[in-house]
Amino acid sequence: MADVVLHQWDISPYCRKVRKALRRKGVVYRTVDYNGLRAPKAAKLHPSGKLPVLDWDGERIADSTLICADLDRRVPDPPLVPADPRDAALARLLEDWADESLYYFEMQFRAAYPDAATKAVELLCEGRPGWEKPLVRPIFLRSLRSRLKAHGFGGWSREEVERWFTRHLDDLDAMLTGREWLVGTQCSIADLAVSSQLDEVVRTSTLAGTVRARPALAAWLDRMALA
Ligand SMILES: N[C@@H](CCC(=O)N[C@@H](CS)C(=O)NCC(=O)O)C(=O)O
Repeated sequence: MADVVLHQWDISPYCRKVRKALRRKGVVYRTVDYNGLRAPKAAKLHPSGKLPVLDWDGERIADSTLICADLDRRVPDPPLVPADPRDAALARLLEDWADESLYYFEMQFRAAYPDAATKAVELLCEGRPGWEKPLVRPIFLRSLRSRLKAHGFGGWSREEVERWFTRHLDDLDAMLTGREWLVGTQCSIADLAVSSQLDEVVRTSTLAGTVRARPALAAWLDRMALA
């Protein structure tokens, strides 16, 4: 059996996406966490400087999208990408939208809402000595804010961001009404990527209720928890 190690932060939606993919493929793996002041060690694992990083028998891959594509090659069943070419294209586009757009809403909530920031820092310091928490909080928030600014999120009001986010939720709810999965007839990379981002919003943000208030979306999130 392959020795598979996921280098991760538990609160990272990208790491969650990879955990979901590994579980769906039935791959046995272990995790190494970079919580608290261990975080700088994560940057040394791969030139990308980011997590997740997956070690597969010593072969190291970074980036959740590349990791999932590699997993599909190593363990083809069940496939993460639909067989139909149009569905495959749509699934990959939704994956990219979740990773490159939806992600920043959750970052914005963690950066701007004190409750979400506190919860995120608590999770980020799990398993670490208590004295690290007050040191981690400003580093974490500074990093979130500079990445949000670089992305173009800086300057939007709370109301504007929430209005934008809830429109995305309405669109997802509409896409899922009367359907089990976002694309095609099986759970795909689109479901893994989008639900991973929303799971993290539900876990740390006061907007959890806003997400769960949409019936088709809430039922799909529950289905994804079991997929
Ligand atoms: N496109 C990458 C994004 C990974 C990413 O941004 N990971 C964040 C954690 S959620 C990270 O490593 N941040 C540390 C940093 O930017 O220094 C993926 O899909 O894996």
